[in-house]
Amino acid sequence: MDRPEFLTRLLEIPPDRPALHFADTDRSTTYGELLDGGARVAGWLHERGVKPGDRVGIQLDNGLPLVLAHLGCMALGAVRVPLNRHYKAVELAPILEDATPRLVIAEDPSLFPGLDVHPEPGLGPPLRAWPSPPADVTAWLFTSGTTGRPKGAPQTFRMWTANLDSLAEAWQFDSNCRLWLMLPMFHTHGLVLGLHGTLLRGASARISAHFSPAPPPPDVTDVYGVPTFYHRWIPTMAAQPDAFRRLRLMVSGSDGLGAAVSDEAFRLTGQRVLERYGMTETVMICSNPYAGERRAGTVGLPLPGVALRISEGEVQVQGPSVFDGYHPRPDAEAFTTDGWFRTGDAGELDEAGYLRLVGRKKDLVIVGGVNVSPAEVEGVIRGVPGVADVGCCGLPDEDLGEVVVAAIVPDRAKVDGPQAEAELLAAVARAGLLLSGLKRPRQVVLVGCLPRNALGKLQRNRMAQELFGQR
Ligand code: MLC
Repeated sequence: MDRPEFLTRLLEIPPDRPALHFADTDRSTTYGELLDGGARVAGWLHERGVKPGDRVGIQLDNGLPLVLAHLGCMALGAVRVPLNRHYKAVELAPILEDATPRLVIAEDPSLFPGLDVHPEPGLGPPLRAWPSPPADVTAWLFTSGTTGRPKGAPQTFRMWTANLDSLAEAWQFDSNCRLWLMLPMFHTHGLVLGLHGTLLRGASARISAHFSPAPPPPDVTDVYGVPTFYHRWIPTMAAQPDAFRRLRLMVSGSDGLGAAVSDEAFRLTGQRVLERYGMTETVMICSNPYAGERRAGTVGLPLPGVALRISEGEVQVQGPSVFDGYHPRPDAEAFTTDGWFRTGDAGELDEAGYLRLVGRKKDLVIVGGVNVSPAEVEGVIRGVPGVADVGCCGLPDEDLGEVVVAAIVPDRAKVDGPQAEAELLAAVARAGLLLSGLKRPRQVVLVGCLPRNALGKLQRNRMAQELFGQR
C-alpha cells in the first residue's frame, strides 16, 4: 500500500524540532516525541483489537492526549471520528449509529452506551506502520445536516495535502511560524487547518482548550479564529495593541467577520484580519492573500486547485480537496448532475475575482462559528408534550454572529392558560438542555401559527421578520 504523501512528509521532519506546546499543562513536545507517542498509542489500539480501517471516536478537549489519539490512529491506519466535546447523548446517537466506532476515547462513558470507552489513549508497544487506511479515509467528520441529522463527510489525506499546501503558499506559512490555536480540534478549522496544517509544514503551535481574550503571547506569530474571537479581542487590542501589531498574520473563518470588527481591528492593530472560506466537505475554497490585497467583506480568491463557479447564485466547487460524498447516507442533492459540489452559500465574484458571500441557500444558523441545523433543534422541541408545531431560525447576535430562537404553536387542548403556558416554556427549556449550549434557543415565543408555504415548508426568513421583528 502506498503511504500517503502527508505521512511521508510528517515522518521526514527532524525529530528534535519543536512541535506543539500545550499551554494548559505547560507541556512542550518535539516532533520525535509526538511521533513516538503516536506509535505507542497505535500499539495500544492494536492490543484492544482495533484494525486499520476501524473507526475510533475521539471526544477530548485540545491537549496532548487528543493529539496522541489522532497520531495513534494515523500510525495504525484507523479512521478517527472527532466528536464535539460539548455534544450530549441525543446529538451523539446518530453519529455513533453511522460511524460504528470500534473504540471511543472520551471522558464520560455514559454518553457511549455499549461501546468500549477509555478516558485517555494508553501507551503500548510502538507500532510504526503509518499506513493509509484501506479506503484511504483517515478521518470522518460529521457536519450539521440541514435535515437535522448530522452527515458523515469522510476525509482523505489527498483532500488535505494539496489544500494545505495551497493555503501555506497563500499565507506564506512555513516551519518558522508558530500558531496560536484555541479552536477545538473536532471541527475542520482547528483539526485540519490548525493541527494538520502545522504538522505538514513542520511548524509549531501553542495550543489551548478554550478561547482566551488575553493578548497573544510573544512567542506566537499567527492566530486562527472565528469572528467571535476577534469581536472579543477588540477591547484587548485597544488596551495592548502592540501584542497584536507584532503578529505576522491573523486569520478569520467559519463565518463572515463583519465590517465593523474588521475595520476596528485594522484601526487598532494596523493589520487587516485575513478572511478565508471553506467547509468540511471541501476544506478551504477561497482565501485572501497574505501579500496581495486583502479585500474586506470578501473571502478572497479561489485557492490553487479549486475550480469555482456561481450557478443560479450558488457557489459550487470542484477539485482534489472536495470530498467524494456523504457516507453512509449519500445525499443526491449534494452534487450537481455535472459533478460540482453545491455549497448552499450564495455568492458573487467581483471584477478582480474575489468572492463575496451574500447569503445562505441552506437552512443553517452559524453560532460562534458552529453550524447549527434549526431542524435538529426543532426535532428536540417537537417531542415536548403540548407542542403542536415548532419553528427555529437564527437572529443576528453581536458576539456569536447568530443565535437560535424558537417559535412554538401550543396544542390549545392541553395548554389552556397562563399557568400551562409557563409550564410549557419550562419544559421546552429543559428539553433544550438535551442539546449542547450553542444550539439552545436564546428566545422562545408562543404563537398562533408559523409562516409556511403552500407545500408546508417553514419559511425561516419570514419567521425572523414576522415573529421576531427582524428587519
Ligand atoms: C461551546 N459550546 C458548544 C461549542 N462550543 N456547543 C456546540 N459546539 C461547540 N463547538 C457550548 C458549551 O457547551 C456551552 O454550553 C455554551 O456553548 C457556551 O460555551 P463556552 O465555552 O462558555 O462558550 P464560549 O466561551 O462563549 O465560546 C464561544 C466560542 C466557542 C465561539 C469561543 O464556541 C468556539 O471556540 N467556537 C469555535 C467553533 C469552531 O471551531 N468552528 C469551526 C467550524 S469548521 P453550556 O451548557 O455550558 O451553556 C468550519 C469550516 C471552516 O466551519 O471554514 O472553518
